[in-house]
Amino acid sequence: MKVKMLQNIAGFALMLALMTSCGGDQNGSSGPLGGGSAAQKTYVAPGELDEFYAFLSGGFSGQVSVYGLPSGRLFKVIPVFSVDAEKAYGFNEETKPMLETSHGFLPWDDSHHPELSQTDGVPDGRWLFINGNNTPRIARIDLTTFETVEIIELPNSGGNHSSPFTTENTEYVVAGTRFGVPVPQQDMGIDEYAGKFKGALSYVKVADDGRMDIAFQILMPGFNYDLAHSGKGLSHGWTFFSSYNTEESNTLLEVEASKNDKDFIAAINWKVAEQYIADGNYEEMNSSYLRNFYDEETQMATSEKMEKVKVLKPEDCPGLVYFLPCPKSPHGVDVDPTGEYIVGNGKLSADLTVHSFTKMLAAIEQEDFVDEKYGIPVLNFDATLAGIVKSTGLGPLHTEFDDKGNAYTTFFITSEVIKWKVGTWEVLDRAPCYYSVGHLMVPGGDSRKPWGKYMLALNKITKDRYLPTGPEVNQSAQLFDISGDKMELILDFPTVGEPHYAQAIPAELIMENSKQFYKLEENHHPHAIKSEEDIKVVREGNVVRIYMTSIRSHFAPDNIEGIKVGDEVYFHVTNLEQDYDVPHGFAVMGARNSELLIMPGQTETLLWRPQYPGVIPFYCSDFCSALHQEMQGYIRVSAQNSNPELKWSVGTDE
Ligand code: RUQ
Ligand code: CUA
Repeated sequence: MKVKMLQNIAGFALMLALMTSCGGDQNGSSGPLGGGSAAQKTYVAPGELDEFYAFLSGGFSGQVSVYGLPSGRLFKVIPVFSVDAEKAYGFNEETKPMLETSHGFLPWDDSHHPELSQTDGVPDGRWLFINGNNTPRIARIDLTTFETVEIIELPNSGGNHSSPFTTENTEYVVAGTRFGVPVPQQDMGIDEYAGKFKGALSYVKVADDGRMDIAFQILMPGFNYDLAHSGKGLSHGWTFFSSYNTEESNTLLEVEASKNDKDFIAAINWKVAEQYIADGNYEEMNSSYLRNFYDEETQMATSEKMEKVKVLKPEDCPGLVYFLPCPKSPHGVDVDPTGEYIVGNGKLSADLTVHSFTKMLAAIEQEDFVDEKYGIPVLNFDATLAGIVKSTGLGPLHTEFDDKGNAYTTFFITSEVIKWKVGTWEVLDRAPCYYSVGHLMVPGGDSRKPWGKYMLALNKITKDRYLPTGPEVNQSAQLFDISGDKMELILDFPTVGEPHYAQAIPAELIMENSKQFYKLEENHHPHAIKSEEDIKVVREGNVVRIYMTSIRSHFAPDNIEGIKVGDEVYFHVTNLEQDYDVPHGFAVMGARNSELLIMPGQTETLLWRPQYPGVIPFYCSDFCSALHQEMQGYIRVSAQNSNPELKWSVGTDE
């Protein structure tokens, strides 16, 4: 009773705060009182847990951020494609190989579309995939540890944007090239683009344990493949890729690629592709790319170089690809929960074009083609059309679905989300977004069984929504309650980088499997030690390996001597803790490296090259206990030409 009352008081205080700060009318339908109900709807009391995990892409940050819904609280930033000094990702020896590519070590990428693994078309909470846009890659995050465990490179691509959308049982995650490029890469005139450049679509097989492997690529004409979604239910076995620049222009695309009245949605029958592959009807192309895998047992990432891909050419593979004409440079292509409707979001249009999968099959059956492009049949637009959503918005980008047969589409130019009815195409509601909304996300909203309840608008421009922070304001997410007839804006929160897209899943599908610590007996890191008895310092030439442990509140050893200028010193630090949420940090003065942040039971390695003779301090950088500040040590560095004795110790044993 008392708790409840306190909650109400807290809710009331928040309500008052909202009433004075948001002025009511930005809050859609609700006015000042609505502010109060909005506060209650998003208020997760101290000590209580959120209902959903939301995973937002970081865009130009290259990472993924994890939020709670409905509170909008930030839980974690998962490093994926960019180095992260906070967690030593890309800095310690264990994770450096994750960022290796055929171009060398890359410290950055641009991550756009998080996608949860699915079983029977429903997000299952095993993995999160995300694309690297700039240097084409797909990453897989293990949702028991919230760590990136695999990154695979995609050869023959340029700009991996339409990725990594999954098929119904995570048979594949797909990837389409955004830029047409010469395949294989070669020195040729840029103006030779039309007809000569190609657009590779990749199907990346996901094994039962999550391991990724490029099953095949389809070498399409050099259009720009923008987004994708795989079929589900009755359209399982197909993937739909939107495209623009079917004009095949290589300059001033804002004009040149907007000439055609209709571009295409490429419908790929991947079951047919599998058959061509099984029958050996493919070409094997030399293309080198890396596959990086983090092994939880050895706690090390390794890079493996791959040399070949299987390639299918549509002109040689009847039945593999059809083009659905779609007005005005479609951006998102979204499939409704039944799998029957394929929504093309023509970004230069006011309307949405909805295709019918059943009609598409009939048109294919009747060979109702109006044209052919590079050997690919173009279907009769009217024959596949299911309906048009006459929205009166402008610049539709993306559509998601709820559990009640409704769809929600973002309109960038008119800065709003429009709710419409699947099947009747009538517009039911519209809500303004602040400002310039790109993607949106409903929990499970691109799956067979959306959970509905909330809709998150992911906005490109924030301007006056938060206290100013210089020329840039963080991008913003806006949470809407969609449980009623009208969408109700209930929360604004800032994001990390640019949230192109997001996914959300009920918390219980993930939290029960969440790892709390790594078991020491399962730590098979090659340089792990399991007890302080095993500490040692080993010299091989100028390579020195320090086998160190950490436990509240000391390092062992914490006095080390016999290191010389010019040595390569590897600190292999094993965190002996076997308890939830007790990482230790490790930092060395002047190291041209980051700190380590070592999880309980884990071993991490910091490489340090001492620059000058002296006595250098190191310490734990994560406040781990009352005596955290005492968790420190010294390493003595002698001149390069000296011959000091190697010594190490912890405590005084006399
Ligand atoms: S995008 S705002 Cu990179 Cu998915 Cu559409
Ligand atoms: Cu260990 Cu602070």
